[in-house]
Amino acid sequence: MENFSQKNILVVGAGLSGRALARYFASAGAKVVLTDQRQEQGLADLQSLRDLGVTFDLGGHTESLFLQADLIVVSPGVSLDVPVLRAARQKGVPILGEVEIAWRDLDAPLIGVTGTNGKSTTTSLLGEIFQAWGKEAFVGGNLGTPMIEAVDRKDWDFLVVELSSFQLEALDRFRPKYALLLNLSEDHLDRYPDYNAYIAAKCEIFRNQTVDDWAILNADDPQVVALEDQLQAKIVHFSSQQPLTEGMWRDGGELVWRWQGVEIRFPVADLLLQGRHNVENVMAAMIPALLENCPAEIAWCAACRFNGLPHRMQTVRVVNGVTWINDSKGTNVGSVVKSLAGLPAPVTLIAGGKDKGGDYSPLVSALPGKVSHLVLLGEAAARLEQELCDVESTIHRVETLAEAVSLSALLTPAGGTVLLSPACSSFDMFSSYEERGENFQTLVMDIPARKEGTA
Ligand code: UMA
Ligand code: ADP
Repeated sequence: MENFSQKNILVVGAGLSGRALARYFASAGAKVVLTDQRQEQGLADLQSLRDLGVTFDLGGHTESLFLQADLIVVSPGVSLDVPVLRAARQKGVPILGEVEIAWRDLDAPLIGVTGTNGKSTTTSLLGEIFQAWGKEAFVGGNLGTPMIEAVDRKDWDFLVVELSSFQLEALDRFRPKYALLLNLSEDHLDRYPDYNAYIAAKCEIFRNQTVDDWAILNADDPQVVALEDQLQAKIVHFSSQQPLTEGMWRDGGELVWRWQGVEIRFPVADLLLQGRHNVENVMAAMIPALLENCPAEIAWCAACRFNGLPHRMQTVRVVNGVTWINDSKGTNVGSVVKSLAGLPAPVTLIAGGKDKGGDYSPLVSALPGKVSHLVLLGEAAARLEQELCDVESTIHRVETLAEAVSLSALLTPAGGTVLLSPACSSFDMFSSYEERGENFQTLVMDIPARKEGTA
């Protein structure tokens, strides 16, 4: 660990990451101030930090603290563009992100998983594979447990870390042994000035990699492939659409792993996970495990057993002949397009939430012939309605999720599907996508089953 003793450390944001960082620095003997734009009442668990000697700057950010700090460490949800951080940067105060601090204090090989969609699924699956292989793997990051919490143990065999674009900002020496880039499509344009800035943040995962490291890339995503020239790391591809000379790809009903003259085949039908996007996630997770010499049958058995995470294309119930699916984690357009692709018509799509400034137009070609009714809610409803007004689907506006569920129950015929896949974040009406998904599940479980023979 670096010597932080008596250093003035300012931690910005008192959420999960900020509280874990404050604990880390306080335990290292630093003088820690934790600052948050929220007042204490809105924040959890500050007393235990107070007991460790952490002090607080709440209800806003005091500029002088930023200018006097020896080091500022930011939570992922804090934009580096806020005025206090700009002022500190101008004065030359070092500003680092949470994963940089964690990485500096950990030795195990790090597998970083990024991309617009599929990160949590791939990260969790990798964790399952390592567990099946009998390895001690930290599994966290954007998935939920801040990476800094991994430093509590020193005997990890592997670190499997989901990395959002936010977490890839403010890095310095961070260098994953394996960097997985699953795909790229528009997201988080409420944080970035444009799509290129979002892609640039994602590319930070590769910045410090050398020829001793690995970049695991989706060969079917032209925007991912376009980045290859900039990379130092050895590249391994996966593809669900084309045969490759080396790497992993789908060949009809099989996945093929060809590496250094050896070929192994795995039957796709054995997977519980469904859909082309999940096959891509499986391939991306298998590759680093196989490169680390995990026996292929152990990795494959773990992948086959994995049944996915809640709130991602999770069937809640089939009632009155209608299948209800919770895809509350479908928080951008790219994921909704993939989710719809795997479903038969007719679908009633419940969408809307907090608008992230992205382009909804990819839905224009995804809806026809599939989505009969589009039920819109939340802050983004008006924009969605405007941008999708020319599609054949009938558009309905509702105020609450409860209304969305009861209306969808009326609109959807037996044999059809109701899909909650909002294309937006949840923060206009809920505290998280989990809370939104749980509300949806409760509402769906309350739908009365009609007696047979009644209309
Ligand atoms: N805050 C400030 N000043 C600001 C902005 C925010 O003080 O200018 C404060 C807020 O008032 C709040 C705190 O910062 O109290 C929140 O910090 P945070 O948003 O970084 O939240 P954490 O609880 O630390 O959670 C973060 C990730 N959140 C975000 O990136 C927004 C979590 O990902 C992650 O699980 C957690 O670290 C552990 O690594 C969530 C997420 O929504 C699930 N991620 C986005 C996504 O998946 O799309 C990227
Ligand atoms: P992330 O952590 O990147 O948000 P998740 O694994 O939580 O990704 O999946 C979120 C949503 O994205 C899922 O509901 C699914 O519809 C979609 N999705 C999952 N994997 C992929 C993929 N490889 N490509 C495109 N969409 C995907």
